[in-house]
Amino acid sequence: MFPFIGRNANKDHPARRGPLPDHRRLVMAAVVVWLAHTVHGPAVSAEQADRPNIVVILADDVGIDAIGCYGGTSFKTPAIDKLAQSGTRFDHCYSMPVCHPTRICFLTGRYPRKLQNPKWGSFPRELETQTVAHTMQRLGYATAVAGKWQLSLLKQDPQQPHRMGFDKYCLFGWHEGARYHDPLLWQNGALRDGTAGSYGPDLYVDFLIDFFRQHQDQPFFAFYSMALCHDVTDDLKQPVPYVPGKQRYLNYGEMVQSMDQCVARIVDSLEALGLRKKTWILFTGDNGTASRSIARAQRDPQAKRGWQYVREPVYVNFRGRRVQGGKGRLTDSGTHVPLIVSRPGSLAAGATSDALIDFSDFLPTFAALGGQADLPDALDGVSFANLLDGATQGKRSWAYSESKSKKYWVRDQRFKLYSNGAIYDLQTDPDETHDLQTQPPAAATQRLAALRRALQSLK
Ligand SMILES: [Ca+2]
Repeated sequence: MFPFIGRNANKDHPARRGPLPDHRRLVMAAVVVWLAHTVHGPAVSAEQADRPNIVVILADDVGIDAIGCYGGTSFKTPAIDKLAQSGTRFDHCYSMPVCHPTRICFLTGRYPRKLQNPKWGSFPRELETQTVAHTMQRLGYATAVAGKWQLSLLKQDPQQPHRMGFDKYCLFGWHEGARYHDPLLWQNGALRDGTAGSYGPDLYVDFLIDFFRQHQDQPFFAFYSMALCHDVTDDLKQPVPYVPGKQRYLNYGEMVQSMDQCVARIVDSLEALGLRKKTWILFTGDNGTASRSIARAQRDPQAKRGWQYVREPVYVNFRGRRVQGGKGRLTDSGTHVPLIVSRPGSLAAGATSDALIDFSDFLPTFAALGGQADLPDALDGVSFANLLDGATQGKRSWAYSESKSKKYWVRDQRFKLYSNGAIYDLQTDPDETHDLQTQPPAAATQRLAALRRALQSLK
């Protein structure tokens, strides 16, 4: 295992030359412990070592309409489609309509409204030890996060990801610098050197592959919080660098292609390490597809900084319709996100599921996969681990989402009931143009009664 130490031990065995002085023994012991921890992580029991790894890939600003296997035809997503063919495509996973509340919900298993809607770019200090990462740490998992952080300015609080349960991290903070070309990254508590000339998504994936390699003999939980396919930061003193050799940023389609290539690298690396059958891979999105994306910065003497950003609309062809990305809206185009789960040998290949899932469900699901049965009552999430273990019926009868304006909804697979009383039939009216509250369909009476009870329980 440690050839250098092994060779020396044979040649210069203590039994042949007498006991080592105390200080040398202490140094040797420290080196062995350090190497064991560095190469293989902290010691784990045999039971813990058998637990599955979890790699969750959270794309930024990617709704179902951008993904081939969900019926999007504007972009090619071969790696993501292949992942779906190797596992289950969930057809009813719902996020919040924007980044920050989705991440609060994902990390805590609770609805942001119940947490008094934490401010953008922050995370409640009192919940830092109650995150999904802490949950997995307590279960003996090595934990890591790479890519987008969103929860603080890391230059002001570089220890926050560690406090929140991540052993290792490689992240860009919140509106601090570039995330793509020449990225400004923080890694394990310090500013990372040597990123000039690099493309951020390559570095996030490299970091995670190193993490997988270092923890092959210990269960791990990796949160790949993708930069892609969100456009560049727009509120820095100077515009971030363009694509090398071009006078513009990546467009949305190019970012989707890059995202798919990152997913391929993650899957291929787990395959190469022989960990694919021991690893649950999940791919999802934090909100619907962006409605516009920054194309370039343009000189404008009238503008405050002497230049302004030019944004281009994002349209996608989806199930026979041409639709604009709906990020920020509570409609399907803002909240209906992909969820693909794959673990060959443990989950049927090429299946689909109609089970309802929302973003509070990931924490209890991962805890269950890691062997924890009991969870705090305060959680809003419902584990869907049963669906990964052969069950066909989900435990949820409704899913939830909310907007910054404090409006929220509950829904089942077909009908949606808003906090203001509005009712929509998503099957016939996906863009929510016709409110049915004054004449709800008679056939839906039972389902709407259940949704009203759910809404009441959230007040
Ligand atoms: Ca987002």
